[in-house]
Amino acid sequence: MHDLRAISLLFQMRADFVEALPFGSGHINDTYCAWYNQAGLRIRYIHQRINHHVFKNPVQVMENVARVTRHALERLLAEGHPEAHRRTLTCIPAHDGKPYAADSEGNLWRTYPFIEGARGYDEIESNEQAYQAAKAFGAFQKLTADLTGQRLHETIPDFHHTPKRLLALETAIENDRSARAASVQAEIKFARARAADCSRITDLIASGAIPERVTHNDTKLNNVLLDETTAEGICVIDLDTTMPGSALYDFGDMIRTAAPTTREDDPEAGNIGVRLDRFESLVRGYLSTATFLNHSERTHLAFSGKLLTLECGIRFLTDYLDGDTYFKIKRQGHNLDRCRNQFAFVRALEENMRAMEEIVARASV
Ligand code: ADP
Ligand code: GN1
Ligand code: MG
Repeated sequence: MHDLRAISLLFQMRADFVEALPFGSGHINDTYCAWYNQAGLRIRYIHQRINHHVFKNPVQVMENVARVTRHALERLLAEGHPEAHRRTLTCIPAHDGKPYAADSEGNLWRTYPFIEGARGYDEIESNEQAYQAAKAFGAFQKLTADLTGQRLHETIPDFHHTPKRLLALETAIENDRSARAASVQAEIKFARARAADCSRITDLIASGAIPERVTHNDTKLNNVLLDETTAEGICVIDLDTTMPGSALYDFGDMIRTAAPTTREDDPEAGNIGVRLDRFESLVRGYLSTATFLNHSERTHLAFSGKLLTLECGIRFLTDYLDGDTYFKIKRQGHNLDRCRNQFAFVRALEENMRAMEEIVARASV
């Protein structure tokens, strides 16, 4: 547990720290919700420690986040939006004006106003939520499309380069650091059998058929906050991986997290299936804002879900073999449960691919 009172003193809070508690269910950063007293009113903020094991250059992460959020706020203010500061994350500056501050142990922290009246969902509850989440992520891509200036930093190089993810799995098998490889032969075989799928999008990017765009790259359902009463997508969060990528990485991760019948770590294969109604809502929500997609991007929308789920399963398996050093785990075998869940969902997507492609074709006319 970090000393959150000391962290709060690093930022220009203009309010008095009361207490802080761990918050959310992210797998990467340490997130705290902190209550403050602002001249008699209780308000809250998010303090977050950036995971520097995952993000080797946290200052570059914050340079990206600051640029993207400033751009979003300028847009919202220019159009006179009545709640501009609820529609985008905004960085509370540290005393030197920077959007981050270092603690005495060298950890990098940032602070955001808490977005009230909205929340993220680990498990989806309705088609309307799927529609709204996808619409919000599409709008986010549209917004970042007119970011001017230098190319954003690649905060994790080759983050969605699936063939390299498969190679990393091979390295983990070879090293077998935790002596677990013998027990996951079925999962290894499953991944290897899909090597051709892994390179399908990277090949299209290399050939120029699929363009590089500024994308979010971590569009899991709980990374967009939905209004608690209207379900509207209020604010896209977790911007650490916003960088050059493919629109399909974003759409694929929406399918991965909003189209399954169960949560990401449900170990029961019998529970795992595809909700085609949710998928259709995702397609319609996304296409309502992502009006810029080219033909090749459109024709790979259904496939992108399979690719991103396969990639995520490969990453969970790699981390399991490495001894659980990347994703936060809550129990022994958590990463293996996640991997098995993802691979079962890949199978379910394969069985439903034709139906999904028909849905995309219908929604595109
Ligand atoms: P991680 O990279 O670990 O997933 P996130 O940035 O997604 O970290 O934050 C973790 C969780 O904290 C989110 O899923 C969300 O529930 C909550 N959260 C983050 N920022 C805010 C915010 N500004 N307002 C309200 N909730 C937030
Ligand atoms: C991580 O940070 P979070 O929990 O939103 C991961 C994603 C994975 C996801 C799997 C930076 O997302 O890439 O898809 O877990 N983020 C990073 O749940 O690796
Ligand atoms: Mg998150």
